[in-house]
Parts: sequence; structure tokens; C-alpha cells
Amino acid sequence: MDAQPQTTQRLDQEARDIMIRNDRGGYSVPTHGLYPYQWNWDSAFAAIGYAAFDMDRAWIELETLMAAQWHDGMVPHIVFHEVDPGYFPGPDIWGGVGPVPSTGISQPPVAASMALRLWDNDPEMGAERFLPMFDGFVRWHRWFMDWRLHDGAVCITHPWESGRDNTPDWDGAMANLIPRDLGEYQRRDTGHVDASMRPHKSDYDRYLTLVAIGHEARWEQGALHASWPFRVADPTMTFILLRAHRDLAELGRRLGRDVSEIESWIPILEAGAETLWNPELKTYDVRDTLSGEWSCCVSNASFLCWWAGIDRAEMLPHLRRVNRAVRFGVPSHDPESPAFEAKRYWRGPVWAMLNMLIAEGLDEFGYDDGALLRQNTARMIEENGFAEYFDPITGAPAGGQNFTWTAAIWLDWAS
Ligand code: 2M8
Repeated sequence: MDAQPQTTQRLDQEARDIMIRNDRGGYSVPTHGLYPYQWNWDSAFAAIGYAAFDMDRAWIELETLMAAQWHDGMVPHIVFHEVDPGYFPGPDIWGGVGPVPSTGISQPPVAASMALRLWDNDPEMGAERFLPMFDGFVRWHRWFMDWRLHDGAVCITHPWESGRDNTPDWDGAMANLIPRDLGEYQRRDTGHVDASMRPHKSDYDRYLTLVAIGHEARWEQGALHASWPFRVADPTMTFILLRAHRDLAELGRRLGRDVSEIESWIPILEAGAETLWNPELKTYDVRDTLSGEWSCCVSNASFLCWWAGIDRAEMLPHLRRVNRAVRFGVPSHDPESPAFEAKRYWRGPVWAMLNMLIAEGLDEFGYDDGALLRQNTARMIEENGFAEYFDPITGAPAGGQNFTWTAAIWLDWAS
């Protein structure tokens, strides 16, 4: 059932206020305190939130992100515009080599898809603002094709690259990664939110080990490629990049540009996506490219297949099953799995922005489940506010509060 108009109006205003408060002038932070920098895919979602009330500001968000692009084409996962000791690890630990201090890895490239949405919102402004960024986007997408493919599926080289930091999907790969002795270090995240909602120290030891290896090699992909100790083929990256290639090709066609190279990438990723099909579990799954092992997990990333333009008969029953087990779908990990934890970050909670991608994919294939998911997400936000993520069983808000992407998703899609 749709919310009362007054409720919608009040929440619209609240969402706009959150976005304005998280605006640092040219870029937005995901939330005050916990995440004081510009994050890559957060910014892409922020842009569509701004589009609800300020189109110019929406494009600026993407422009600022793309201005941090490295000479090799990579667009970093965090851009450290102003050093803030409230976040760890910061620019000194990462040693990024781009034009603006940044991390040395990327994040799910949802930005081209969100740019297409901005264009549709205002085609004239879209043509003007996207044209100068088009080549940068092509170079970024090419960087994934050059450095992140395994049998056509897109890999991550760090759990932070996928955006689903501590999902059970890489428990096996993480266990195989031997952490360095890093000495004492002080995490900041658990000073902002309860430790029960965050990754464990054993995860952080491994996250930081990978950062140290990359930093030492100055993030030179050619040097790192052969010896990197964590390389996992990931549905988040594969499905989001596949969709982003399709959307970037569309943007290029609208600009009258040659899109044959982008189009040539699409069948490669379509074939790659099929290598993520776990025939036993009958789901899209994560595969550790170093050990060859499946993770045997049904996650919310498995359901991004429709967003990527892929429909597989077995996926809808999985989606309905996991959603039936909770009050608010889509849980980030299968509630029937022993690894499920309702409040621990990417090990169970619901994320509004992934719900949007999943639902829109379902809509495009004509499944009513997309509309149901939108209503369910709207209710979750109405009842529990603009949290970073939510307990799928109770809806309880979790992680950071007043969160940019939840506000943006409300404004663009859920309300
Ligand atoms: C979370 O990740 C960061 C590291 O990148 C962290 O925990 O410090 C993830 O949810 C990620 O997907 C997100 O982009 C970021 C900022 O919202 O927070």
C-alpha cells in the first residue's frame, strides 16, 4: 500500500535535507562521521538523489568523481578530498597515485547507468555534461576489461572493491589469505557504530594486508596481476559492469560516438556471467579464481542478473524463497544459511540501493516482484528512517544514520 501523501512529503523533505547536509561542496559523503570521504558507487547513487531537486548538482557529483581518475583509467573507490582522522585507513596507508589522493582499487561501476538516468531526466543538460566525460568512462570500463577479467567474469582484488565488504561470499578466499603482522592499528569504524554491525578484526587484518601489498607496488597493475593473493570472480561486478557497458554504449550512440569497442565487451561479459552459474546450487555465485572453489552462497548480488539483462528460470524461486524468510527483502545473504547474521553489514542486512537495481531488472523482464520490492523498500524506510542498511527480519536501522544513498534511493525510486 502506498504511503499517505503527507508521509511521502515529509520523507521527501527529510531525504533532501540529508543529501544537503552530506554535501561537502562538489561531492557528498555517505554519512557524517563514519564515512567522511567521497565513495565511488555512493556518489553514483547520490547523483540520482540530487537529480530530484538539483540537476546541476547531480552532474557535479559525477564530474568530481571522474576528476579523480588515474592515468591508467581506474576510477578509485574512495577519493580523499580532505584528510579526516575519523576514518581508517586513510590516504597515507593507501598511497594512491592518482591526481587526487585516493585508494588504489575501484568499486562497482554503476556510474554510467546512473548518468543515463540523469540524461533521461534532462536530455539537453545530459548531452552537454556527459560529452566531456564520455572518454573517461570508456577508459574506466576498459580498465576493468584489461585488469579484472577471469574467463569473462569480473573479479575483485579486495573485498572493498565489490562494495560488499564482509559478505560470506569470500569467507573461503579470505581464510586462504595469510595476513601480515601489521602491528597495532586503530580502527575508527567501531568508534562510530556498534562492533556487532561491522566486520571482525580478522577481516580488517586481511583488508590491510592487501592494501600494504598494493601500496608497495605503487598499484602498478602489470606488476600486481600475477602475484595478487586474493582474486574472486564476483556477480556484483560482473552484472553491474555488463549493465554499465550497455548503458555507456547507449550514451555514446546518443552523442554520435563510435561505440563498437564498448559493444564488443558485452558478449564477453555475457559469457563470463554464465561462468558464475553454480550448477549444484542453481544460482549465480562467487568463485575464487585462485582455488577454483565456489562460495556456495545466494546473495543479493546473485539477483542482479536481471539488471544485467539476464533472466534465468531458477533465480526467481530463489528470490521468492529468501524474501519469504524475512520481513524486508532482499537480504544480502540467504537467511537459511548458517553464515547469515541479520545485523552484520553484508552478511544479512538489506541495502536499499541494491534493492533498486534488483527491482528495476525485474520490472524490465515484466515480473511483478519488482513493484512488490519497491513497495516493501518504501515501507522499510518509512518505518525505520534513512539508515545505511536494515535488519531484514525486524527492519531495525543499522550502521550509519542519515545515509546519502538511502535518501537518494528514496527520492529517485522508492517513494
Ligand atoms: C562500506 O565500505 C567501506 C570501505 O569501502 C567501509 O566499511 O569502510 C561498503 O558498504 C561500501 O559498499 C560503501 O561504498 C562504503 C561507503 O558507504 O561503505
